[in-house]
Amino acid sequence: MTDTAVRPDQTAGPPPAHPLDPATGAEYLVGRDIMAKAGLLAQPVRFAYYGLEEPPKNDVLNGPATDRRLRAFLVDTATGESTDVVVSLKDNKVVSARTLDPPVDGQMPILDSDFALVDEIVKADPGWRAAMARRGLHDVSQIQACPITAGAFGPPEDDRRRMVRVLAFVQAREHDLAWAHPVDGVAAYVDLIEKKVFKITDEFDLAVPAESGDYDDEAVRGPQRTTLRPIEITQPEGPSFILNGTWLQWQDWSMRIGFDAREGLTLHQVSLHERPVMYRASIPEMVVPYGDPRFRYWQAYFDSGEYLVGKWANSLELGCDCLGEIAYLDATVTDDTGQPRTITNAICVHEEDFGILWKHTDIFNGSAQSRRQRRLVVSYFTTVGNYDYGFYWYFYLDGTIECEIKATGVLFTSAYPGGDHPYSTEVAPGLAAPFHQHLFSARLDMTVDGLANAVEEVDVSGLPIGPDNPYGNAIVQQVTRLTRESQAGRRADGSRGRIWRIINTERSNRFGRPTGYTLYPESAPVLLADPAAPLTARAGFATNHLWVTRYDPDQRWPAGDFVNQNPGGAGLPAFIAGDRDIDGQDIVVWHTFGPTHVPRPEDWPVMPVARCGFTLKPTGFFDRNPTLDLPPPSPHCPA
Ligand SMILES: [Cu+2]
Repeated sequence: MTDTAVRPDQTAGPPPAHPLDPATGAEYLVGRDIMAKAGLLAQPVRFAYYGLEEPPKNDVLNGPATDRRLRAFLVDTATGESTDVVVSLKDNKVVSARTLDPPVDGQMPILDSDFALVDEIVKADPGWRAAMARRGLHDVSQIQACPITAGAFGPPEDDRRRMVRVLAFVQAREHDLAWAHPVDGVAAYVDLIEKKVFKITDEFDLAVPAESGDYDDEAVRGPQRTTLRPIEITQPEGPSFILNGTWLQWQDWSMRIGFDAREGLTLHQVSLHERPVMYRASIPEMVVPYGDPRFRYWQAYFDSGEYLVGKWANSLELGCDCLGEIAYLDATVTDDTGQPRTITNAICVHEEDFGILWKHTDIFNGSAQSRRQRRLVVSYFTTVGNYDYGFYWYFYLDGTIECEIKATGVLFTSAYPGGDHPYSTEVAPGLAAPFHQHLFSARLDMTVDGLANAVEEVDVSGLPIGPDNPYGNAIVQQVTRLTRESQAGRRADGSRGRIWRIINTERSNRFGRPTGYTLYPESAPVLLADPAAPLTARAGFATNHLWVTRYDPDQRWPAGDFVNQNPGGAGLPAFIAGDRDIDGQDIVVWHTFGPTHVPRPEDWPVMPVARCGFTLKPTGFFDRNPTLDLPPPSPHCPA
């Protein structure tokens, strides 16, 4: 195996080659200086987010987009004052600085330093210590405090504060798995600005589950098996892709790779045969709502908007996380003080064999041909608290694009109350894993053959017996054009094979029909919270599988710009309020997907990957199978 790592210099040197390249460490420092000189960084101001403010699409497409702008979310940790700042590196100045009204706008995301702060605050609080002591837990050094974003539920004594709610787990040994030992029934509400516990809810007592979940411990996992023989992936002539800086080219595909502390991996200007397909693709939001209505009713994380998934990206290891001929890209994010931090090998690029692409043995002419599918993989992995998520984009030889999320890591746990508890599964003796959802939002800025796109909803059904269908076997498509934003909030329907076709309204194929790409959803449940639930107002994006909006450079975040403690209504429901025309326009397709997770005992103590995602396939984009020119996979195969 060869590490062909491509690591562009991200700490100094000349400015990036392309306006969509991620911000460099040097740029972050310049931006920080601009903010400091403008008086925005007096102590104790912290960065809750810091990233590239991408130029609007038209500036990139029509060029030249010469300015580089950075956006920062600043929090004064003494006063709670929160400021949304944009700086211009070209003009060396602050472009805008807006002070938020958090009860209306929402709070800035969780800070890195909030984790340590919360630990200190709860462990010093007599009320919390008493609640632990009542449960026989006297040594607070053996307790892990887990801060969870608070949501917004109405009481002003909560919602006026910058706050988190804190659950506790016992970790009696240094290497024990704390998630195996939840302290249930009690939560501390922590004000992050006043730096104190302002409320404790203590509703019931259940024994802390005792069984070890430490899967690193041989006593727990047993001896390791010795029966697997090596599989080695070799590409003696190297991979077939070219990675030049952030520009990636493979077979007929080309694209740019970006990365953001909040949304993680971003793909830009994805083209096939030099025909545009997507201007930008990313997963800018996800929410993980838990379904236990007891004292922990508030448990729902927006991993992107509240915790910044990209910031927690893993450094990937060749031979462990990725096999074969890998090219890596580093990612540069910043810490709380706006200082750059490089995550080495954050993004993995490689090729995979993917079994048969097409195959036929013809009974009449004797032809017996096989061609193998291959895919280009662009991925990264991130750890957010107990869960780990892999974000994978696949590009196939036949023009298919696939997005796959791999959810793994450790279940969030509670104590199992016994009986047939309706809201959780018992996964170890006395240990429960509450039912929950992982709902992702994909933002697909589609440019199928250009900017003039439209979306058709396509169902299939059988027709009843009638004069034109005497034997009742007819199958037809129902095609509905989604012409306005108000009409394009749609649910999937597996019983009708519902798909959404994104077509170009100005280009056609040899049949005179529009060229297109079809979105195939998985048709899993959308948000299960009640329509009147406070969460539903905040996670409006998750109430539909599909949304279509007119492109607007300011509409990037499906749950709004400021998700933490946002009272609701922001993001997609607000974006469509103007009910813009989306027929033959520059449009963005938003897709909600992800599993509703009823945990299994087999998901404990560490969960085998659960996959979810969606597929985009060319539909009349080509005039026939575009892979007839592939050679046989090996010289000895029939040609
Ligand atoms: Cu889950």
